[in-house]
Amino acid sequence: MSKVIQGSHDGKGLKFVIVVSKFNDLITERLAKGAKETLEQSGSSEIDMVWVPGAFEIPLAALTLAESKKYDGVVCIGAVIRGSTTHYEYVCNEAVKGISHVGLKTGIPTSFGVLTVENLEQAFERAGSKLGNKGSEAAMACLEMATLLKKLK
Ligand code: INI
Repeated sequence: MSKVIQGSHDGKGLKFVIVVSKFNDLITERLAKGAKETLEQSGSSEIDMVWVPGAFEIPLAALTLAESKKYDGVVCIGAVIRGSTTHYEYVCNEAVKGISHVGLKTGIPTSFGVLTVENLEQAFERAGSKLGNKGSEAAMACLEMATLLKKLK
């Protein structure tokens, strides 16, 4: 007999933390708001918010929170904009590698709500404008993985 197993977006009884970077906060505040509203609508019982300086710092905070075992998922929010840095690639690479590592190391799902864009206009488009809100999408992915992992164990 074969089974199809998948997660849901029902957050009842689940606890989440959103790690948000202050760098480009005009954008990250909008992404974080989208993520928080999505988790609230899912019925999640606790939603904490942790602020870090920049996207480079997200992985360490996410790792510490995941290792605390207080949360069912960690939503990571940031905005890396190429126009404003010469070390764009480094910051993006460390953020994606680090955030992925946290999930694999701890078994607590992390999701990637870090924009990696060319300019501020592209960032605004993805922060609640014509291309949706990537913070909200990251929260949905985290919900889906948190509920899926409970079924896989
Ligand atoms: N951090 C970001 O989150 N986004 C950026 O666009 C960015 N730029 O442009 O440099 C950025 N840099 C800071 C970095 O994340 C660290 O906070 C800093 O290097 C101190 O460790």
